[in-house]
Amino acid sequence: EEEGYDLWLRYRPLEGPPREKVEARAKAIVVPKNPSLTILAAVAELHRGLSGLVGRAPVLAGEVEEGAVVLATPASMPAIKSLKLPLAGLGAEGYLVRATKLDGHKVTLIAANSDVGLLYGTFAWLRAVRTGANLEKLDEQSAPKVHLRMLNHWDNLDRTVERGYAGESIWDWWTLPEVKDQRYVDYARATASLGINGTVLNNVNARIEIVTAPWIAKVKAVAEVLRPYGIKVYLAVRWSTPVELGDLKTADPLDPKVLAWWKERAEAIYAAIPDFGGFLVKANSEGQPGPQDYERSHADGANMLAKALAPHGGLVLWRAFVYSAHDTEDRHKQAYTEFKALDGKFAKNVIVQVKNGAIDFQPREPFHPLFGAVPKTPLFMEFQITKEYLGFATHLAYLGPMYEEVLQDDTHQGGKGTTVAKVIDGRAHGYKITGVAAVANTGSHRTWCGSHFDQANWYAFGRMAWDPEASSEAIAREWIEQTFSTDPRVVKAILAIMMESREAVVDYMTPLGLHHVMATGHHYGPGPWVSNLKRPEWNPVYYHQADKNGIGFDRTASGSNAASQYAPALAKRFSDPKTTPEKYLLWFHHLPWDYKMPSGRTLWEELIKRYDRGVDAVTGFRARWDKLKDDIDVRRHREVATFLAIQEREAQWWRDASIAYFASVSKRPLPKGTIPPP
Ligand code: GCW
Repeated sequence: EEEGYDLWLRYRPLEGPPREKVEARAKAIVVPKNPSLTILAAVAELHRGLSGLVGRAPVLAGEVEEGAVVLATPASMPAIKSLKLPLAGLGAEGYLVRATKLDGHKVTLIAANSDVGLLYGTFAWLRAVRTGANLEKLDEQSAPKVHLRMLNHWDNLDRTVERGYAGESIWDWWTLPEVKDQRYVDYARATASLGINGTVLNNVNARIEIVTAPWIAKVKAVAEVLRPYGIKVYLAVRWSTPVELGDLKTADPLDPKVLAWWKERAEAIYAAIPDFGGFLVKANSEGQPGPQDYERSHADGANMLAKALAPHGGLVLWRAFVYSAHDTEDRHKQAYTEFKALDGKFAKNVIVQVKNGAIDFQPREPFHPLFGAVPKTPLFMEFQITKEYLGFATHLAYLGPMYEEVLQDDTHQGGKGTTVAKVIDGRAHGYKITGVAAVANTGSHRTWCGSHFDQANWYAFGRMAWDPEASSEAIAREWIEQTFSTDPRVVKAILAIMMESREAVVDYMTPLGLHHVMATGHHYGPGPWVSNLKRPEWNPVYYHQADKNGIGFDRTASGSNAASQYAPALAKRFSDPKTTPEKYLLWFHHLPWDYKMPSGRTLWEELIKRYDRGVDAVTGFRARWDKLKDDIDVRRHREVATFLAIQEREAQWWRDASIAYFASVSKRPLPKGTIPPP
């Protein structure tokens, strides 16, 4: 076995009573007559899973029988109506899994209103089996709280992946459309097992070819593999495509020729892929072309594409990640300024996709001030699963707590309790379309994600997209049980490491609200000293503002006043260092090095304390992981251990380089004993 390839869908043999219990519950499979490809995918997964778990694939039975797993919709098996199942509340994608009796037989019933609901229910049952649920008492129902749960691949057409740390893109464009690699099927299985139902195949820094006929044929082939798994395909498009392909002289969104051109493209795409999802657009951001090149607004641009897609039911996902080379306004403020003014101006099938954090996917950022501030504009959250700023695939950082922290943050818009999760799932403003997206971390590496633990981040994202109020700890637990072990001692040990890991990274990279202090370009390793990049807002010194007097970015009224973009209650809280949560202190304030922290230490001392704490945490992870040597297969144990050794060394590098640099600016002495001699 190539340990790692199976992700969380490992179906290793069960033994003893657990095995007998599963066997008794998986004697046969009953599915709707004339099964769809989606039902066949569910059957294939049950076969694969049970062959692995109990060594025997159950037969397909024509009738309900004792010990069967029964997949049924009210349409396929009207008899289930008499069970009075709460199916109405489950919508088009929800499912119910229940140990019950049908025709006098003990069965496991997986019920839903649609075939994709049955597929999700099948994955849920297999998850229950592997996490040690009581199969005799099983009664689980679940429905997604948001409509669109999407992966965004930053995969280039030459198979490089922007910010990808897991090898080449999984999409082998060269051999498509003929070769439909098994990896696409396995990707679909993993993705569907989490309930993810959309994927953008290519990088937001998009190329023009993607909408031409040869590429549409390739995309169609991928879409055909993903479709049975309930996953719709979307594409990122480049604003200037009609001009760069040589078809038009302009890409002005108000020029009818431009609309006509995109309409024609949309028709070609939908002819090949009838359920195509739509376009994702990065416009007028980091050098990408966009409607502003023609003095038109983001709304003008998005609405033009929306018009081209509307007849086919397609969506435009317009990114709010914009900051301009000509704007001297604090980068934190620019997206809000731009999009707040456009609230209510977007067409019905436009969604604005907002990054996690007003700056850029940092190890910690306060939530983006647009959440809660634009009630007439449906917003999607864009998380980053790939760890561009958190040590790539080598550093262990479980991102579940980061997603949870942001989703649970209270925007205070329209009163207390309006969390980001409530904005996203539509409860706050009644958004008609809701969704969560994330930049994927997948590639051709054996582990898919570049490391064993980064699989947990893909997993956590998917589970939290399904339920933005889910607990990241509960998710980590079920991931460990499926991926490593169900032994409570092992689960506890791994869980503790995971739950502490992101905070450790924050401590050794960006403590107390520091941000964007990474090395230039690749963003791996420290670079707080960098000050010579051509755009000021790319320089770390712009973000930490350290000098001999103090450190931090003043975002209060005496500075950029970005704090004022939050609801009044929060703006007030963020405007005073005494009421600002410590984790955001230097995000919002420029403070003297001798500023007294609640701990009694000076700011300078506290900073050093945090860096040390981060390093110590990683040292602890190593020691704790080593103790699990006999509990985990040799290969995975060794691979994780090797990465932890790298992480420990690099945490020290981060700390030492950062402290040395800040000491040179602050002229403060290095506290005795904090940095061991080399
Ligand atoms: O985080 C930054 C990355 C870029 C990325 C950009 C974006 C795709 O450094 O690599 O480009 O954000 O999100 O558009």
